[in-house]
Amino acid sequence: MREYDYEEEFHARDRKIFRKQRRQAQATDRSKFKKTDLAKKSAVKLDPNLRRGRVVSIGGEGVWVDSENGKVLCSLKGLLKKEKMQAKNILAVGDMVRFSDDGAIAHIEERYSFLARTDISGKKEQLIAVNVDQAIISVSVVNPVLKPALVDRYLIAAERGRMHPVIVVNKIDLLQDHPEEKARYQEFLACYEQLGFPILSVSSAQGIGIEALRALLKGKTSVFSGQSGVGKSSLINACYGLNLKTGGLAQKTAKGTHTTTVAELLALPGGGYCVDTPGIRSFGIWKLELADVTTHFCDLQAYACKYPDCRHVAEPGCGVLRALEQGELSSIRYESYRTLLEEAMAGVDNRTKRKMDEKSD
Ligand SMILES: Nc1nc2c(ncn2[C@@H]2O[C@H](COP(=O)(O)OP(=O)(O)OP(=O)(O)O)[C@@H](O)[C@H]2O)c(=O)[nH]1
Ligand SMILES: [Mg+2]
Ligand SMILES: [Zn+2]
Repeated sequence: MREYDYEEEFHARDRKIFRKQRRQAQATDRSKFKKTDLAKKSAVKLDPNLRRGRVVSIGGEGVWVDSENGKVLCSLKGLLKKEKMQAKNILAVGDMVRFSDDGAIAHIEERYSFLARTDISGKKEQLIAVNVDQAIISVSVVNPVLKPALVDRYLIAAERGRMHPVIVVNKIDLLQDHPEEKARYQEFLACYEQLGFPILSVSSAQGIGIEALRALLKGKTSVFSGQSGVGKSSLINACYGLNLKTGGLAQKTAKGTHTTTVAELLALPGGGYCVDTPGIRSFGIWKLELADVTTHFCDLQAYACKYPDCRHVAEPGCGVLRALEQGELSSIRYESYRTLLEEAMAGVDNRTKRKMDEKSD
């Protein structure tokens, strides 16, 4: 299945369920369809008979909520109006909800953190997981190759969503036969460690770094996110002796085959939770602004440029370009900066264009 087919199919399901539930709710109670949003909802006095639980997965059959009395299959009530919100999915794994005895979700509690991306259409924000302490930014070497710009996207998203980021580089067992990738990995490691980001190098296949990863996950709620095929499910399996489905890689493209299809919150033996998520091929940051990029790449400010508003692309007297030429600045870091800079500039252009389109409608 092509990536777009897959993603569309995956989220179409989400949409279909929502439409059906909205129709049902509309039929029973039209008064609930006043203009509303989550903030207003939280001010509403809640029915004390509602039960409280946490969303563990959202699939074709409905929303599984873990509560005092075990897992309950719930559904979204029509009163939660998705169209009025910017988010593509109103509910995400990790949400704390209130639901009635018949499983209708009536309220979503305020979130303390979130991991989100731009959905495939580029028009909506899509939540990946919420109420999570740390984002395990899962990448691999060789197969799929390490992509520093993707790591930076996740770092920006984690910071924005108030999640503690941890970069986990899997499949380091493959480095011994790939000297070029090994050199790139070492440069990446040196550069990002120096910037102060926590990084763990592991191999689920050979059990390298698994104990350290387990220690990192203990007692916290973490979300494993990253491309398909980097080994997210394999790592969770290696840490806890679980049997989550893992998949191969497409031979031609060395891309993952989308083995995990729904995000799932798992209770960890020894305390804590983790969310295994389906791999994504494009992780765009919702409304990425130039300021986000400049803030995230604040290390580049250490190199003095002639112009204070230098973008470090081709400006005369650019200290960043000089440092790059002299080998003082890692080309990995610089390339990642350029990728995100271009993305932010394109995003700003698209948004301006969209606004103009809307005005002329
Ligand atoms: N060589 C090597 N292969 C690994 C390692 N970890 C996982 N793999 C392989 O990588 C492939 C993908 O692993 P998965 O755990 O399914 O990857 P995933 O990130 O969960 O993928 P999605 O569920 O599609 O997002 C499988 O064939 C694994 O056996 C590792 O440390 N070394
Ligand atoms: Mg998986
Ligand atoms: Zn510059």
